[in-house]
Parts: sequence; structure tokens; C-alpha cells
Amino acid sequence: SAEHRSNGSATAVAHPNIALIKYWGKSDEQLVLPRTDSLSMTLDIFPTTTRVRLVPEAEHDEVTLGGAPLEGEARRRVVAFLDLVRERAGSSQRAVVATENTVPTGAGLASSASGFAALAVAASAAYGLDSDPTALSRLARRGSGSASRSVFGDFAIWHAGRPGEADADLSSYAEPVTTGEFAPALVIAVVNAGPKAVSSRAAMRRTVDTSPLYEPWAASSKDDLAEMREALLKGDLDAVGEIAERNALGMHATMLAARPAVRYLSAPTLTVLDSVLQLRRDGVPAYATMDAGPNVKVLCHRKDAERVAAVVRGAVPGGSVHVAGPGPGARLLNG
Ligand code: 2P0
Repeated sequence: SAEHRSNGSATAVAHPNIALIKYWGKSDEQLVLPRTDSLSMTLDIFPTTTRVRLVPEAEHDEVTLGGAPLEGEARRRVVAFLDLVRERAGSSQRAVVATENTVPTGAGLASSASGFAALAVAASAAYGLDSDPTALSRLARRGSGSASRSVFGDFAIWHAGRPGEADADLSSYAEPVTTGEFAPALVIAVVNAGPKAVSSRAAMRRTVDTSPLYEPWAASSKDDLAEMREALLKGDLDAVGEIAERNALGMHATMLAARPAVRYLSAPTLTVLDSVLQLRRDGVPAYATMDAGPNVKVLCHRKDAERVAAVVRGAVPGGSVHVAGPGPGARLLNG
């Protein structure tokens, strides 16, 4: 429509987010609807920058990451996402999509959240789609579920929506969460490990299909979310941390009980978890969360971040440690 006219080229930046209440399991694979609501903090480090430029004469999309052509499944997901955008925009124009990630190489930190949030914002602008944040969040979700949350800064909740209903696609999106005075640090311990053996997409499917612990975790995650919202409103770091830690450990328990088991936690992961326990014994509030990989994110007060980072660094000499705070939502760089 005229009010969403495109200029054919746009650049967007988005940051990754770390879930305090996890997304693990889909109710609709095609629409990327989650089984449960999830809640996250968007980071102020590791931005992804994506430029989308329409090329009227091109026959294929050109998709690069860090200057190198994307191939295989990674490329297929981006092209499928562009096909969805084109369908909605009534366009057949191909695009050049160039993405730069700042995540440390080989870190195993999911960049699909920042990646598809940046792509949703840039592609919507380039093709002239709705730029309302809710619409962008729904769209980003189609690329990768967790990307729906990176459209927003600080803390965001992603609603599971109404799978199977006529408005299913419209019903699932993220939105900002109200908190009290609350700006914690997240100390990110990137432990040494090879590439993950199972993609999170395949791993969550196997967990839902085979793990006897999945349904109990999903049910308890509902309670965790309600308690988490209370804790965030109070700005109560200990409560936020305790709830986040048990929700994450429960999620990993569902995977460990899958058949065959999915195990992302490695020996260095457990070493970091031990150091988090030791910090707590020493009177430093610190709580751990882990995603689809061996890395550990430690929630703590900002004033304790350097001490926590030093302890974690000592625990995994071969790793790298980064300190993050709450960061901004996805945005266009060039209007
Ligand atoms: C999360 N993770 O809430 C959870 C916790 C990993 C563990 O979202 O299949 O890359 O593209 O929707 O979003 C990773 O899964 O999966 C993830 P898809 P996604 O952050």
C-alpha cells in the first residue's frame, strides 16, 4: 500500500536475546508456534547487521554471512523467509541479503534470534511491508521462534498464541514486559566445544515426540512464567535468578530424557555451574541459564559482574567471557 512504499533497500540491526523462561517445543512447525510462552532479555552485545537490497533483474536471491555465500539449510531458511515476505508484498523481486554477525567465531551462541529479527526489519522495509513492531515480531517468528523476542529491547514475552485456530498466525508474537527497577548483568561464559551435533529445531522436535518429562516441564513452565513476571515487577534478582535457573535445568532434563538423549551440557558447562554455586555460597547472587549448547549465561547484579566474570574465567581457562546488559530492540539504520 502507499503508506508502506518501499525504497528497495534497507539495513537493520538486532541483538540476540537470552530466555529466562525457555521456548522449547512447537505446536505448529510451519507457522513456528511454540508450545509455551517464553520470556527473555535482549542483550546489548553481539549485534547482527543485515542489509536487504532488491534486484529487479535477478533470478535468485544472493545470501551472504560475513561476506561468504550461505549454503544448504541455512540458505534455504533465509530464502523461504524472503518468499513469505514476497508473497505478502505481492512482489517477485529477488534480493541481495548481506549479514554481518559480531558473535565470537565458533561460540555456539544462537545467532538465529538476532539474525531473523534483523532480516525481518530490513526485508519489511525493503519490500514495503508493515513496520509495526507486533507485525515485525510475528514475521521474525516465522524465520526462527526466538527472533520474535529480539524485535524488542530489554525484557520481552513471546505468546504461544492459539494454535489450530483461524487466527493462529496472528496470535503469536512478542511484546515488552514491564519490570521494576531492574538492569542486571548477564555474564556469558563461552566454553570450548565443537559445533553442536543436533540443531535446536531437531532437538526440540525429538524432545516433544519422545521425552516423558516434556509435558511436566511445559506445565511447570507456566507457573515459572507467572512467578517470573512478579519477580521482574519487584526487581528481585534472587527470585528472577532462581526461577530462570530451575526453568533452564528443567528444559535440559526434558532433553536428557529424550530418546535418544539430547545432551548440550558438557563437562566445562558443569564446571561453570559449580563456580556459580560457589559464588552463591560466598554471598554473591549469581544464577545460571543454558540454551541449545554448552555455554553458560550467569545472571547477577551489575555491581558484581566483574567479580562473577573473573570467577567464571578462572573456571574455564580455555573459554571467553563477556558481560552483557539489557539491550535495544531491532531497528532500521537507514530509514
Ligand atoms: C530459547 N532456544 O527460548 C530457547 C532455549 C534454545 C534453548 O529458542 O526452530 O533457534 O528456529 O524456532 O529459536 C533456540 O531455538 O528455534 C531457542 P526455531 P530457535 O531461547
